[in-house]
Amino acid sequence: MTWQITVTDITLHPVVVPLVQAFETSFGVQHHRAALLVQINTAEGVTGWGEVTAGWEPGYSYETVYTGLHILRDFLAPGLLAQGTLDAHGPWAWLHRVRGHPLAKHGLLGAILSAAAAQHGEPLAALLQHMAGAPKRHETVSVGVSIGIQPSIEATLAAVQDYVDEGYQRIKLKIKPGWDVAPLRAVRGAFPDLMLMADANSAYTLADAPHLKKLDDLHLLMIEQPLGHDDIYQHSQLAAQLKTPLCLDESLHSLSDVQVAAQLGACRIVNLKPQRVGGLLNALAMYHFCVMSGLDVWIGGMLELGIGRATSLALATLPGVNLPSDISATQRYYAQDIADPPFELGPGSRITPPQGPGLGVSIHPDRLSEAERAFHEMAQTREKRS
Ligand code: OSB
Ligand code: MG
Repeated sequence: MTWQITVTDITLHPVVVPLVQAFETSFGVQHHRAALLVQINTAEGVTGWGEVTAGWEPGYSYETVYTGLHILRDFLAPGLLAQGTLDAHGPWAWLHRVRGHPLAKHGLLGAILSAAAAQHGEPLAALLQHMAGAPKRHETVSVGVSIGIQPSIEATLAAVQDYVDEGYQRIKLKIKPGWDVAPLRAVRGAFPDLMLMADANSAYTLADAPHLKKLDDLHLLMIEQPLGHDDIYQHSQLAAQLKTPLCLDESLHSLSDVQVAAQLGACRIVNLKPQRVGGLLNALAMYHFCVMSGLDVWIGGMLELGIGRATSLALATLPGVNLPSDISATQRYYAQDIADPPFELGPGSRITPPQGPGLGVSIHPDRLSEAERAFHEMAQTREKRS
């Protein structure tokens, strides 16, 4: 599938959308999703959309909506516009010239590749399948749900029950010191056969190894990112002490990172989050390596809006993605998304990616305006406070 596009203009839409319920992790509580939608138009007459899933504050990532606006407006967009025509081979020098800022890069690359797929009349999943050289792809994507830190064990059990009733077959609990063995043991007791896992978002140190060992008899699918967000080596030391497989999220930014992790035995499983690795091109390179070296792979989430959700779902259709991805139904986070249609959970804890060309979702103009208004209102409130 060859393609060629000439980007004529790039529009950045900072947005805020309320969450249906607060989401708490080891680094904070979130009530809204702030994000930056990237719209590109091409000389060929197609529109592409991408999402920079950065928030108000640096937390999971050092990027924020404001760093995204700055890097895209002042560097990446001018670099892309000066480049003129792009095809599957790039050139990508304008992209690599900017170091870091993976979330911003993912937003722009997502817009480019979804425009390229749209121009071809193919879904983004088909373009990614072609780029990955994969003979086939999943028609539906196996997914699970991530549950934030709850006020009590009872609330945790109730939340798990609700999601199990909705049809989710894989549950991830966010954990932190003081909120780990007890909630996980309670959930395992009540749901003996559930695919259950834990995500610590870097809340522990290697000295906690004896404590984390207590999780070994709970038959967890994996423990995600227990140690430092920038650590790989100590994870390899922890992995050697645990039966439960480790999965890395925060620590893996590049192909080189995942090669180091594999070599050291720091993880058996990779959370491949296209945002964290600077976009779909890097994600494909890392995907390839994981498949070749026998690492299990799933696609991570970060409370994406519809654009980001559609992008991640397309990536999750690649055949080597062999564990449930953190891509839940739209209504798990949003009463109403900016994009239509919302994603719904189907039979077997699976979501069907859009079949239409490009991302296969469309932006609802009134909801986009409302989300942009909400962004500016919250931005003003935050300015007054500081
Ligand atoms: O660590 O996987 C993570 C959300 C935001 C940032 C980081 C993470 C998460 C989640 C939720 O775990 C995944 C999702 O449902 O989108
Ligand atoms: Mg994680």
